[in-house]
Amino acid sequence: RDDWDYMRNGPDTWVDKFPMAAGSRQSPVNIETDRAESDHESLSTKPLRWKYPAYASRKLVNPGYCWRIDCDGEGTFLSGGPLMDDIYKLEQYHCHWGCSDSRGSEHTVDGQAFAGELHLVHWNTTKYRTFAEAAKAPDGLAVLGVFLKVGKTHEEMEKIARMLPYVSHKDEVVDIVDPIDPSKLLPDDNGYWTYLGSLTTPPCNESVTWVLFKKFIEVSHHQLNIFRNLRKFPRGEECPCHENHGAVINNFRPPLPLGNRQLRECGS
Ligand code: BO1
Ligand code: ZN
Repeated sequence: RDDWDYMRNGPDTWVDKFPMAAGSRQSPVNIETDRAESDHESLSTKPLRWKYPAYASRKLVNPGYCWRIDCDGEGTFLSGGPLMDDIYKLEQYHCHWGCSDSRGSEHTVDGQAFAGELHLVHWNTTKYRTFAEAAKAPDGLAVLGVFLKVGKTHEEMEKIARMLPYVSHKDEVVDIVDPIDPSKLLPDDNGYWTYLGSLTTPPCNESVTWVLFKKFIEVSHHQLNIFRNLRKFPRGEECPCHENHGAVINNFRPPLPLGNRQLRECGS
């Protein structure tokens, strides 16, 4: 079931093997900022809050379509805002990017793409017993999304960039020794948009409360190039593709219709 990608078996074909990809609550979407409803009653009475201990980030993985950091959710915490009183734990975080700095994000804002998008993936521990169980439920997952813009070097992202050469090929994994603090990858302003959506990769489960920060973070062009150096195939195997040396690039799903879903906003 690993037979999907962003090229030949790209987003247009996912529905053939993953029927949930054809649903009416899919992600990403284009955020039409004019359509966002400021909802102070339900979003601001309980602010969105998170806590990530220093040693939550455990392993850096190349699954062949992005980089991902697998976490020990113990002691991690996300609650409030659209999640209300439910408590979510951090499962993993990962990134999407382009082949050039002009595209790469999954969500777009008024039609504009960013150079990349970071996803912090959490699951509802108040209602469910495992990530897999939560991933099947409409209120099971919460993803914090952060847009990446090209600018100055990001110090916390640099710790990840420095480790990526050790997982340059598919299925490679390294233990994280120098702690990486995912809260340092979040912008310094808490304003966000929120809507109900899905996983943006197969199986595209409609189980995600999306929270997208309005403020982007800056990463350098060089840091994005290090992401673009990851390979889609295992070490020692022949590069299966004739293009781009099998580089992991353009690993984003294009926006799908918001339809009649509510888009809410909180803060500037
Ligand atoms: S994302 O944040 O929407 N891009 C996203 C996409 C997929 C996952 C997490 C976040 N995780 C997936 C796993 C699959 C698993 C699925 C349901 O969750 O990668 O292996 O089948 O549990
Ligand atoms: Zn993602």
